[in-house]
Amino acid sequence: VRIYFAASIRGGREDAELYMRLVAVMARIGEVLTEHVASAPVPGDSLSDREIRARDLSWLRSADAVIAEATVPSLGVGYEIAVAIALGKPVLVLFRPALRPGSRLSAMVAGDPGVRVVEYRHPPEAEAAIAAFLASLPRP
Ligand code: 6IA
Repeated sequence: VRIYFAASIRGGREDAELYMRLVAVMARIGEVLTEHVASAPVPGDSLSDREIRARDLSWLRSADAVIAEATVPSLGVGYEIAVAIALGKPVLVLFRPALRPGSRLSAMVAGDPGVRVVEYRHPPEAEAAIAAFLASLPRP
């Protein structure tokens, strides 16, 4: 399976180590198209914003599944989730309310019937949710 992993970049990098951990789980099951999201620092591969967007959207179109870690709020991640839904991709959104007490996932994402939302406290719960989500995909 080709997995598009979305997580905050300019929205803030405080969860970058968590992203690495989640990508490692995904990479055992499929091909992660967006491993750069998990690397610290993000490779500033001298692409323009226009080029970054075009490259990411072509990866997104080619993906079999989209997984987003949405705890650190990111406009880019929200944008990618919306595009993924419009393309009919299976979408898993992971959210850890404990990062900031009282924080809640955007209603636009949490309220979308095309999204599977998993709220978790500890990384192993997110890892299990990823494995279960990928196992539930229709086989080609
Ligand atoms: O709004 P954000 O930057 O937090 O959006 C993050 C999301 O947009 C991620 O899921 C990525 O797929 C995508 N994205 C945003 N910026 C980049 C990027 N920048 N490279 C690849 N994907 C990106 C290159 C580094 C840049 C800081 C110079």
